[in-house]
Amino acid sequence: MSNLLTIEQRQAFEEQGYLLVQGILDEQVFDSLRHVIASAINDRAELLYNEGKISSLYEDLSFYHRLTQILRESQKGPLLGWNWNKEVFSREIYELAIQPVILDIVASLIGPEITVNGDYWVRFKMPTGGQSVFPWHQDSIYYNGNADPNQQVTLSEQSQILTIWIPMVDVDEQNGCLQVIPGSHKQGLRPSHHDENGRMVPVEDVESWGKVENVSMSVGDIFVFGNLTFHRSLENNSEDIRWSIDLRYSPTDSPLEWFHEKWPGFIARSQRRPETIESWEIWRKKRTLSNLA
Ligand SMILES: O=C(O)CCC(=O)C(=O)O
Repeated sequence: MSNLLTIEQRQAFEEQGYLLVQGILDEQVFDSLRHVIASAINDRAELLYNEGKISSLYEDLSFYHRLTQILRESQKGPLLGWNWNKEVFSREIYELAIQPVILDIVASLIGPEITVNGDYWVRFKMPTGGQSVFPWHQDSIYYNGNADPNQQVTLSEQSQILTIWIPMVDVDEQNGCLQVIPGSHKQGLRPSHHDENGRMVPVEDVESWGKVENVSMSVGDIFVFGNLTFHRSLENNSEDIRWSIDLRYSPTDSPLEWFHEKWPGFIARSQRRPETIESWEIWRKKRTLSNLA
């Protein structure tokens, strides 16, 4: 097992349900990803332009503004922050997910048999104030909606799913950083209901369980949290889109078959059977078969 995380860091993760690791990703990692995302924005712009829903392709606007303008003109309702998966599926996402520093951190928390789950998200939190809030939730509550109805146990509570949350811009209270509740994972899976935007919101006063912490981060930092840790993201009151990526990892033998059928992932690291590690080509093939490439 890797020594990248210290015992103190591992204990802090166990205790609090999350861990901030600062300055571990090289900024160059994001150059190629920005191209992938810019290309997805371009595809969206061309589609909407051809449908007559926008009057310009807004090619002169920057990575931080172009999508806002495109969506503002094309959407009738509130301008919500949303996320992309299939739209940005690429070798660049694969390369990010297998960054050795990330896999070392994941390995030191869940062991050396690591699967990257297919539900990664590139998120564009729009600069639209209150509309851009992502309410308190445990990630498990979203997996429950997709759980195999024939299973007697709550797979998503039993399975360990780590999120690695990666900002592509510096984040703080102004532009919608994450917030977490230390120790909230110890409450187990809590009941929630859908809000008017289809997002899950807890039925209990989760803020009474601990002091709410802001997760201010710089580009190059990563934030790790578990599937039972209550977190949310604040409103984006800046002028720019808050771009971020979240990746998810599980021990390879987790009972998550139903999940991998929906969002095919890949084996990223294996100490026991290194020959089972799956290449970009294998992942692409799986996703193509699921119509997700
Ligand atoms: O990035 C955000 O605004 C929210 C992300 C989140 O809730 C998650 O990754 O589970």
